[in-house]
Amino acid sequence: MSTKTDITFYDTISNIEFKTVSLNTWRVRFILNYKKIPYTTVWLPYAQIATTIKALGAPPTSFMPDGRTRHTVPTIVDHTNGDKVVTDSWTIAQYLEAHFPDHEHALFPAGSLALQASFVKDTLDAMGPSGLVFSLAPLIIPHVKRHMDAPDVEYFEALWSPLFGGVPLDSLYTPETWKGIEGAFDALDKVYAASEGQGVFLGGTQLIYADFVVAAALVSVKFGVPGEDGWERVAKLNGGRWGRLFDAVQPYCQNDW
Ligand SMILES: N[C@@H](CCC(=O)N[C@@H](CS)C(=O)NCC(=O)O)C(=O)O
Repeated sequence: MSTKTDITFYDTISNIEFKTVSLNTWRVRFILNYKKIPYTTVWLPYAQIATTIKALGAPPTSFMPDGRTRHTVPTIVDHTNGDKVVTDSWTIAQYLEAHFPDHEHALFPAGSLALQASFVKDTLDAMGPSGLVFSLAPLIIPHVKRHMDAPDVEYFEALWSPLFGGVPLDSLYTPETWKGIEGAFDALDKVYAASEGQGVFLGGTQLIYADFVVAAALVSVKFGVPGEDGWERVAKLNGGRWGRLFDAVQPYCQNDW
């Protein structure tokens, strides 16, 4: 049965203009906008994410170093499929592709699944210097914290600090941070430069899911760290490639409030 809102989308709120700078949730918001799937966002303060998502019956998406489970956003409830709960950005991407099939808006062209899985997990999300998300974290995380209300700041610090060796999150940003960011973008630039024909996407003119994963990281910087030591600098790297990619996905960047 189709309701007015097909999907309820759980995202996390901050007090910035675009409400969220989460590079995990933007991956899914991009897909919902691109595929034109009707959705409504439930905006969760950071400290309420885990309890709310656990109460929906979603499985944990990962574990803390001490073994505690993590229940996270993005999570969706699909009202067209018996209120099915799906969590984790990659799993949601697969689910939406399968359950809202539309060849014009396919994000996993035939034969591309394994390569995209490897590119997203082993390159973009790699937990090391070559990882885009890993290298951007010291820039984004201290800024994200500044856009939260007091109870969320405390929760956020207690959650993320152990994942960065127990150091205070404000100390993550150092003079070395940009060296790491530029290194990760340089590596990514080589991949994009090898794409076929015209266009700014990995597949040339064909937008695929992995482009949205990169774009979600760009959105995090653009909305979270807009100034000259943030988005202005990233947009100019690699001959302006990332500014052009952002412009190309901007039509799918709208929010639903
Ligand atoms: N692997 C997950 C990671 C999701 C994730 O880390 N989400 C963060 C927001 S950016 C979260 O929900 N954190 C809340 C918590 O851990 O309590 C995905 O790709 O969806």
